[in-house]
Amino acid sequence: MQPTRTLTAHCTLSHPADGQPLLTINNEHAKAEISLFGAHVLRYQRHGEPASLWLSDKAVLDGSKPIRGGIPLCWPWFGPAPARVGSGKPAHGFARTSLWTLDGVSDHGDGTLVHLSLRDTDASRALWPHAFELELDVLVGKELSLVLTTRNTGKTPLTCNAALHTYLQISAPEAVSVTGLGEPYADKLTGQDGQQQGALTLSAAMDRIYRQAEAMVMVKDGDRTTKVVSGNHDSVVVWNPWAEGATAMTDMSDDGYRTMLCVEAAITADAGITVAPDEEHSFSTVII
Ligand code: TA6
Repeated sequence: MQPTRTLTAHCTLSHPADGQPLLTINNEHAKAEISLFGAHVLRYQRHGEPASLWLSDKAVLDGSKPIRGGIPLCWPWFGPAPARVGSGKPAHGFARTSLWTLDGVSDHGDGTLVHLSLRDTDASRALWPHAFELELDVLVGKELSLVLTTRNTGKTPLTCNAALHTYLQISAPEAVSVTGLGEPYADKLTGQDGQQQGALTLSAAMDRIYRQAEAMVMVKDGDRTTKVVSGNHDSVVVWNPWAEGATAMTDMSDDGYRTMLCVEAAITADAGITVAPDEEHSFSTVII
């Protein structure tokens, strides 16, 4: 087993025996864990407060499958691969199941900044024939901030979809209401379009795409309010699998759905975003 390395005053890199390389951050604002497998923020908790992110107690962290909880990065597609990519490809793309490179960590007054990147390989080109550099900047501070940048390093335009698939920790579904989602939504469970009336509450399985959400979505949970502030996305996805969905998943406890709610800044439009050679596209989410 490789030794734990101290990278900065507030960040270490360890190699858990049954897991993947892990960054552990503990600074004056908060503590967090980021796996290099998927550039996946697993945990984030401000000091003196409950955890902001939900991580399944059955999450598989050894790299054999995507991690259930935290903030998976869906890229270069969201959900099943679209027709332009072809069938038989992994759901939500391959960024979340790739080992990323740690480019740098630095401590600042407002938190610890982590920079991670992923480049195309033979394996990625077999799934998706593009040259790219994907970058994730994470700031662990009083807020948790993520910026995902797609850079086209090839000679032809690339088109992709993406999501910062944030699993928020909640106290109980009955305690939660969500505002800022806008009105129209696409219901992925029924295939119908709907109109949000007032705040969203939770009482059944939900998988919706809100395409006119405000930049700030507020999740009120009893006395606590979590703000999810996103930029340069085209939609916000809200997902909870409810009891039946949780039971069907091997990496979620049967009652796991009661303590999580996904609120995801995403690029879900069928057309995706197209990035020209040498150009880049960034979108972001901040958990406050
Ligand atoms: O963001 C919602 C969603 O796309 C759902 O449709 C649901 O399947 C979820 O993501 C989880 O996907 P996963 O591949 O991680 O099981």
